Amino acid sequence: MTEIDNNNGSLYKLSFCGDGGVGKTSIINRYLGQEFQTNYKVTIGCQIATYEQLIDGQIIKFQFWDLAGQQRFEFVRSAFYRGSHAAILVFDQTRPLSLHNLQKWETEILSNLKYEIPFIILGNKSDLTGKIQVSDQEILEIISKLSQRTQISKIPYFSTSAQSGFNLKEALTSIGQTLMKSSPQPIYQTIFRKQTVGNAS
Ligand SMILES: Nc1nc2c(ncn2[C@@H]2O[C@H](COP(=O)(O)OP(=O)(O)O)[C@@H](O)[C@H]2O)c(=O)[nH]1
Ligand SMILES: [Mg+2]
Repeated sequence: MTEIDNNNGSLYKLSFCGDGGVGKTSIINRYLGQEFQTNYKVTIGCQIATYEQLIDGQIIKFQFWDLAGQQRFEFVRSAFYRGSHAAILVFDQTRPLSLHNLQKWETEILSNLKYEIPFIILGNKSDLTGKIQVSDQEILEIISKLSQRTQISKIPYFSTSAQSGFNLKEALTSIGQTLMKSSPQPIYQTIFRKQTVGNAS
């Protein structure tokens, strides 16, 4: 842990989307430094957590919104997209359908928000090397389709593992840099001093 001054205090809301079981809750838990859980628990409704990362010399504060992937929680989801600064689209590299369903997730986000937000795509469970069922070609095709519907030329993609922590820090750095560049109105701006910064990996 490092002690650093934070002169900014920007807080960005990140909405995690993707089919049930792709690893959204596990990724968030990994960021928060909690132990990886192998027993599967369905996320009920919505969970919110804050996390800080040092990006290009600045502490960036994120608010993670973990939305339930299950269809029956749809009414909760629409309410919780409101105010999002970015969307993290997660699929499971061992389940091709979860990759194809990202198009449905993108549609849902775009129809719930009246403004453009940056997206990032995480292909999770990269550690399950023998069980990967999606080719790089397939991933590129879907990313290209998803990118056409946003104002961003190409949505960044990261192969990740909530189990090992692979690429999680890099993914958050990428989204943080995009947000810092586009400088949308954060949730609040205030002065924080002596924050502690966590490390995802
Ligand atoms: N091997 C492996 N398993 C994972 C990974 N991420 C999640 N899981 C497992 O996949 C299951 C579903 O994860 P969870 O985070 O609950 O998915 P969610 O429904 O998207 O929130 C759990 O059994 C996790 O242990 C990963 O990166 N690697
Ligand atoms: Mg969950």
